Amino acid sequence: MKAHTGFGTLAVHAGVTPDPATGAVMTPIYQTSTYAQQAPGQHKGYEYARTQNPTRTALEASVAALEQGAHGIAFASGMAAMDAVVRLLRPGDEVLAGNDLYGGSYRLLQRVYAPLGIKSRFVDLAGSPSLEALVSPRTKMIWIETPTNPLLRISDIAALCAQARQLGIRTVVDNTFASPYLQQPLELGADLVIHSATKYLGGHSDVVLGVVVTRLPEVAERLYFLQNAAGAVPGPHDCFLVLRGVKTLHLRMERACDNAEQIAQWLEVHPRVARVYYPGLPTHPQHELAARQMRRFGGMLSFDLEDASVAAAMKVLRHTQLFTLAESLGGVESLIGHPATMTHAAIPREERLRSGLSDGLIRLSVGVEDVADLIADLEQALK
Ligand code: P1T
Repeated sequence: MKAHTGFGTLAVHAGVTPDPATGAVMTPIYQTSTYAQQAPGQHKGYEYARTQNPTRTALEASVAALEQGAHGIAFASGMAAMDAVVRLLRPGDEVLAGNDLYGGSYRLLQRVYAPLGIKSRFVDLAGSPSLEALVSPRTKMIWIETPTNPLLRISDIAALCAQARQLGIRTVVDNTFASPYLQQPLELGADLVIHSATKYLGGHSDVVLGVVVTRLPEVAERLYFLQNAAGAVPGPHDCFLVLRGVKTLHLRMERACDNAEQIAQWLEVHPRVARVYYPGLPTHPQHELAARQMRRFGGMLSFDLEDASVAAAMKVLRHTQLFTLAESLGGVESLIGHPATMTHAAIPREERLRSGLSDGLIRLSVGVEDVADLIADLEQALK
């Protein structure tokens, strides 16, 4: 497809062509573990389904195109994708990561890789901090989540990646919250992008999957090796579901952004709300940066109540009817969550508080319902 092809066209068409055998418009679910060979080693590019699967190949090509990358490598979950990326390092290497990130990402770095000799330092990467004072000679990877989960802080991807390049350090951007529709980190200088495709790419809360995208052939080769050697691959049905979800990413994202913008403005002036975290609000500390770096501001937002107690938050969480109390995000239906006891419980409390994540913080994943209904639901739950 031409380099200037629009996002919506790529979302519908990239990576997929009608099935050559039957003309099926949608990529078939190749539910097979192995492929017939004409003679030993003589085959059609597919030998064994851990190594290659056509449904997976289509998904990998689709997400790579959406991220303006050259190579997509799919995994069984977002965490499996992150695990493969951290395995690019060796014992003694260090990761510099943001101090506000998904609790599972923190857990993988601290509880799985630190004991194996790959240590991480967690610092505030909001805005465009100078990296020189934050890195050590051992730092080999910078892990950037932007917008962050759950405080919606924004890192200046271009500024951080330019500095990291000067220092000879690889950059990884977890683009799960924004999706490639809102932001394309490789275009801004990142070396790798990772997605929990479980979220906006899948878009319907019916699948768990992860994808890594890069332009670097040597990195892609190692990741394909790890995908096959360690074997955390997604099944073909899951690849199909994400492939289907991707086709409406731009439409869902526009509606989620419309709804989240209105809900953020409504919450900001609500008497029971102390603070709203949403990059689309002019009061957000990195609002200008977000406006420069992102197409729109996304469907995720968090807020603190005036009554900062956990009990007050719990009352709201128990009383929404449209917003379902659940982990995860990025689906068509709106969800409400309590990071301190749910998605970020793996982070010790002192560390959570140090990074600004309060015990009472409430997180919303705003879906594509009618915004008046969503606001009415929040209104009655806040009463
Ligand atoms: O759940 P999984 O597909 O393995 O992806 C992990 C992951 C990675 N990166 C970010 C930014 C994420 O938010 C997640 C998963 N997050 C949730 C389940 C959540 O509710 O925040």
